[in-house]
Amino acid sequence: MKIIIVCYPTFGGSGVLATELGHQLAANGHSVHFIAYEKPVRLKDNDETIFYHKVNVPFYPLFNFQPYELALSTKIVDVAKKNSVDLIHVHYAIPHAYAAYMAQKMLKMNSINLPIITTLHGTDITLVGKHPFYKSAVKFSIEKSNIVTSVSQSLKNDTHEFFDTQKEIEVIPNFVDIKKFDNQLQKCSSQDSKMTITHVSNFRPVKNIRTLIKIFSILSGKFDCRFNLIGEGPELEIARSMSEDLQIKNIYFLGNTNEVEKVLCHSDIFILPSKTESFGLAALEAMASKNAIVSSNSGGLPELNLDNITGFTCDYNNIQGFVSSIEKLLKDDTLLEKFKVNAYNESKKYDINDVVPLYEEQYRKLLS
Ligand code: GMT
Repeated sequence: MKIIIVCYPTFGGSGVLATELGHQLAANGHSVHFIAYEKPVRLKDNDETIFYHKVNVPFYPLFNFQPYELALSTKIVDVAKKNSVDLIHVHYAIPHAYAAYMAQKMLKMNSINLPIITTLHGTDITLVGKHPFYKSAVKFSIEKSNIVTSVSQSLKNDTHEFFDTQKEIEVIPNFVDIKKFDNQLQKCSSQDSKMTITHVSNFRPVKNIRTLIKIFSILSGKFDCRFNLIGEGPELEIARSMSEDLQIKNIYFLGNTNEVEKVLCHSDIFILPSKTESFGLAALEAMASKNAIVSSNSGGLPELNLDNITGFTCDYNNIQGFVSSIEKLLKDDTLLEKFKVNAYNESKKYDINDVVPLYEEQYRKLLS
């Protein structure tokens, strides 16, 4: 099949997932055309099976806001026509599903049928999508997509509830390449004897970074641990200055990385106190790296992090709950090891080789 993938190019979960999906689809024999405003950070295009098409938005001073959706729809039409594309898979509804619908209509006038599959990832529904300024357009583009998937049951329920729609939604979870993480675990040489607690995110307010730093501050007063923070985003500088003010010892801000597995393999516990989190790809990557997970119970996180099995879950604002969950693990090697092994085993259910065929099945449905 010839497939267009539209995604965000940044270090966010939806872009990373879309990119890894495209790589695997190409490995399975499809041609994949990525359309984005920049080259996606993990993309390995090769001009044979994986192509990258940049959306250019010319600057015109009359516009306060440059019309990205128009440029995106036009690019989809061009790429679809030039490459006889079979279908379009958009990741993150806003504004991709909307732009894809316009492209579909334009192509129809040229007797080209381009079915749309939209994957809902999270804040496209739970934060931005349901905002009254966007809601009707998001509902419209979800309902007009030929197939809609969501990354968790929780996100599917939220979509039905927030948009008051009966649209059929297929749940297809996030995935990891278990082989890649296994290879890294085998190569991972011990760093030091300190217990390591890691957080990975794009440091947006929804990730609850200030609470995270307060949790680290309490733990740092009681235990000689190492705290790793991976990623960059709007609350990074606040996190840095809070950690200095609170004099947290052994805290390392490691920035963005394309090889998160190289850091996670040295880590014991992964913490994710998000206010909302539709799936939690970063937590899944940590599980595949044999970390016990301490997360909030928001959104789809309890579907992934099984409370008392792969880690602990608690309310996102319950600082004491996070601290005592981590304390339990730091004080009990047997429990920590049990959760680490459980988390690792659970992550195998989300292997790329099992999940990507679920998308291919949807593609076949679209074309039948
Ligand atoms: O919805 C977002 O915040 C954006 C998106 C991203 O690009 O980072 O993240 C979402 O998609 C990921 C991949 O499906 C999920 O693993 C994340 O849980 C989800 N983030 C949130 O729901 C906050």
